[in-house]
Amino acid sequence: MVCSTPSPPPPPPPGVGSGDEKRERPAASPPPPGGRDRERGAPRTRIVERALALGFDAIGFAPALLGPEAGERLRAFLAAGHHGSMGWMADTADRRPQPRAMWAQARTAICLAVNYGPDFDPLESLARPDRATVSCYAQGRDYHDLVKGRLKQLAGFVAGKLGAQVKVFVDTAPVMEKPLAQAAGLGWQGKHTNLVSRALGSWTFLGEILTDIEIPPDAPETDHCGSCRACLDACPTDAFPAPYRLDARRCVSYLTIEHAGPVDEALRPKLGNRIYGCDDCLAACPWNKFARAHAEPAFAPRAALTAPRLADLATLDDAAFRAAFSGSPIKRIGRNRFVRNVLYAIGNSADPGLTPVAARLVDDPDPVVADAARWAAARLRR
Ligand code: B12
Ligand code: SF4
Ligand code: SF4
Repeated sequence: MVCSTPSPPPPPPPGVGSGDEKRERPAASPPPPGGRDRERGAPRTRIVERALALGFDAIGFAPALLGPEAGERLRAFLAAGHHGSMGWMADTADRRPQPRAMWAQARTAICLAVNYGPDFDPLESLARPDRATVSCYAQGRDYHDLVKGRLKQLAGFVAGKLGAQVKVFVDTAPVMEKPLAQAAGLGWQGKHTNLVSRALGSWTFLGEILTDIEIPPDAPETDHCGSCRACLDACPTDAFPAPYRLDARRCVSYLTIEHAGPVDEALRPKLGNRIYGCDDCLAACPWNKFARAHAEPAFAPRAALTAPRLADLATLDDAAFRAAFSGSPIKRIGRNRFVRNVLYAIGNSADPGLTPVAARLVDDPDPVVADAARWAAARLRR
């Protein structure tokens, strides 16, 4: 794995780690980006240098093969119903754990990470009940567009200069991106199930290029969670039935983004003012001490999404919603689901000044919005 971080990999925070990092960490400072790769052959070096020049923050290589545990764990996740209404996960379960099931010629996975580390406290707005909290990953432009654009440029380079066939993926393809990135040494799947990087912490987006050429692989990253459980304890909805296992049906990210229809009434109070995604388990991770703020203009928060007023968001109609969130990942959930989320936050605000805002929506043509409005108004009158 090569990372654009200029400093050597940091030591683990106190209380974190398996106890044998000393042996696992390189004895000396790592080579500059691409340095070690010169010994490993030209294609690798050229891809690494190009990736870093394109703005990727880390890159690693793995065989386009995952071990059997990825599929076993995916099947256990699905069998427990932890995917909720994300039926597309079950529909593609046969292909997801094995990149070659998608493309038999694939030999190498080039795994890439883009840092979106915030330069502000992403949990600060949780204490402002008349305001909304939007996950920091969604406050700027849609990361899919940026990451995919860079992947295509890098893939074009691999295809053009090295005569390889390539396919690019980010998020939406039936590929298990986290185990693949761990195999390429980019980080490890922490107890919150996301990839943690020793150099970049929790705040990374992942993407991959599959190619039909063989490239020397990196060593997989090992687990450095140790006895820490900060992320598990930080979760507002107890969405972790066990370390390394997430029940998406309880996760605020799933409930506010993926889940259509009304949210279980027992969970609504736990959403607080989180209206799109959730950062709590990621922000809790002590490895973020070594994270750095991104320098990507596309990820700069829009002013309208920095703790916006709930009262303003609730009044958006379909046209205003589309205009406000053009180019934002939020646009994907549509006005009705968005206003539903805002109404749950209003119900949790304990601010009687917001009762009329909720009351105005009790006859909304969308039954889920109307239900959320009634719930919010009733909760504020209590
Ligand atoms: C479905 C999905 C979701 C679902 C389910 C999340 C989940 N953990 O599965 C929901 C909607 C909840 C979600 C939320 C978020 N997501 Co999401 N999501 C995905 C998606 C599309 C598939 C993930 C998947 O395969 N899940 C299936 C289960 C089986 O996987 P898993 O939980 O990782 O399971 C592993 C562990 O359980 C582990 N395991 C099980 N038992 C044990 C035991 C031991 C000892 C060990 C070591 C491991 C282990 O093995 C399993 C397989 O590796 C990926 C993109 C992709 N194509 O991969 C993005 C992705 C994972 N999401 C991402 C992001 C950013 C988020 C959010 C942070 C967004 C937000 N701020 O709201 C949250 C984080 C919530 C969380 N704690 O996971 C990023 C993560 C980047 C990273 N650095 O890891 C991804 C990779 C998208 C991307 N391309 O960047 N997401
Ligand atoms: S994203 Fe939020 S709700 Fe989901 S597991 Fe993490 S802390 Fe819990
Ligand atoms: S916060 Fe979670 S992911 Fe981070 S080190 Fe602790 S247990 Fe691991």
